[in-house]
Amino acid sequence: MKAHEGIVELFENEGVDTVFSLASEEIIPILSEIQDNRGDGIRVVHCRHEQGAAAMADGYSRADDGIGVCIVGRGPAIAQTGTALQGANNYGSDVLYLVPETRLTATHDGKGFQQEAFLRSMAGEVESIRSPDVLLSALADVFRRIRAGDGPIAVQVPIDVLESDLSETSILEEYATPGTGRQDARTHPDETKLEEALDAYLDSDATKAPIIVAGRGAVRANAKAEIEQLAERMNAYLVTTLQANGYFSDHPYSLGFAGDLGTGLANEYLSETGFVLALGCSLNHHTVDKGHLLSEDANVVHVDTEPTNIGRYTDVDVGIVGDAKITAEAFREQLESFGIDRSGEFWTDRVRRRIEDSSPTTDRAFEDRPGTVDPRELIGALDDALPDDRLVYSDVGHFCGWVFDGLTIDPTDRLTWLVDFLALGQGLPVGIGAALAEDDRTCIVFCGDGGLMMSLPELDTAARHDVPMIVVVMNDDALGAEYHMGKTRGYSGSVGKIRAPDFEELAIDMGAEAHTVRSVDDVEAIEAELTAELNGPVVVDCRVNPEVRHRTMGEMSID
Ligand SMILES: Cc1ncc(C[n+]2csc(CCOP(=O)(O)OP(=O)(O)O)c2C)c(N)n1
Ligand SMILES: [Mg+2]
Repeated sequence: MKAHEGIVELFENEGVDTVFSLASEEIIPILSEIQDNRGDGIRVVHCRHEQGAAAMADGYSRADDGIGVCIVGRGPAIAQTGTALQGANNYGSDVLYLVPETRLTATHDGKGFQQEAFLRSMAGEVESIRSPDVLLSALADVFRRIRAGDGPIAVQVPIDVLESDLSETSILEEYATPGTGRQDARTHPDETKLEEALDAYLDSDATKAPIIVAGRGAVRANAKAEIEQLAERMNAYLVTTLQANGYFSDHPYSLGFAGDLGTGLANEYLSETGFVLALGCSLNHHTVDKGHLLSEDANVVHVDTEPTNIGRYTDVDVGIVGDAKITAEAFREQLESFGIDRSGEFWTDRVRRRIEDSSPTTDRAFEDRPGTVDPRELIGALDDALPDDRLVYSDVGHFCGWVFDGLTIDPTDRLTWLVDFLALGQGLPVGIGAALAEDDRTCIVFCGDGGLMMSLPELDTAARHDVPMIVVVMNDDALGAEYHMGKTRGYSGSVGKIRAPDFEELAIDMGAEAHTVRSVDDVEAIEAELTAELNGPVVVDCRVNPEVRHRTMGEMSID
């Protein structure tokens, strides 16, 4: 058996059903084996740029329990993927990158560069398999490690090893134990750590309402009831991260989401509190707005199942490795056993009225621009017109503010904001990968005109592969973030003014369905098409008034 045949057989054994690629000389044998000799077991998605292939593999893994697989060429090909690799690394995605390496016998390689150092730096982990004898066993081991939660791993194989004959085909039976899945063992918090957390709580300023911040980990742990019971006893206010936005929306003391794009009340009370209990969230730069939202006097207890997440972005007083649901319950039981009950102290009518009266919207008036729609009205119309069962992937840019203020998104893993590396242009390819993994929900990508231009070639990929998805372009004919940041900092804003092309025409040329929207009526007119079964990508180019500035612009930095 040839090495490339063995690799494909191993992929099949491991349950791989999709690989994301852009053909290059050294990977022709593997791709041909998949496409020409193996029936329909594995689909090859042919991307237009290696960055797209890497980002799609990331999106695929985020939407599904499976491992995203990306196969691209060596040297310049893999070098094009840097931003996507770092994004997946920061998020800890389950991605395997298979990359050829210069021949072991080569004395010179025109495509040579410090590939291993690059992969180590961007992807995080690299395995270099330099003998055919261990090729399949080492590769099977990489699958196992990714499933065990090691995050993305890049595998390098020299071209001559890829061309070699494998002596032991039985190796597959010996090593491939596919489909073991990730362990779902719930993590119980350490008793001593719980006591430290109690001390931190009792030592904090008792005149201020404590805050519980819940993130995606709390949503995944299904911790809502336990957190609300704990909150009642502490009389804490409930805050979420952006990704868990809406988790406590039916609770009278839920303040919304905290962070640089956060709601006013969540940020106000978080920055004043003396005690924060963070459950299942990373406390990243967005959630605490680079630390501005935490007072120096606040005692912070951080609970997460991943030990490396604790204190990664924010210094904390007590770190507890634990499941959000189990830890919330254990903390409440501890309060109970000490007879600590603050019910009624902070859950007052005054605060409840403030919450009821608050609105996350920007209510200023801005100069009208004919032929464009106010993004605040647009997002309301899109919220009504887009399918309800939605999986939203958002690129970065000024436009995000409108999306997070106005779009209803179920917090159970249905919003992914691609800020892991704060990289523009990842929304579309990650969304394509997710749409290919997702069977039930409609994948909707929100991006700006700048982000779409950065990833535009992949619209062609989505059209060629009939990827069912909706791409909403919040098109302000500008790099709006730069335009507004420039203006609020006293510059003219001219550096952000870069005109956008006609996306409807471009998208149709590439084989997608497309519409241009300049008013709320235009959105209503296409509602039936947006909610019908999709047979490929639908692009909605929304011409938004570039002058309407989100309330957070000027205070926040997307860079
Ligand atoms: C790879 C990368 N390049 C540049 C930036 C800086 N940046 C952040 S948002 C933005 C503007 C995005 O423009 P657009 O997609 O049109 O969204 P808008 O801000 O106009 O809503 C830029 C240039 C970045 N974050 N990442
Ligand atoms: Mg723009």
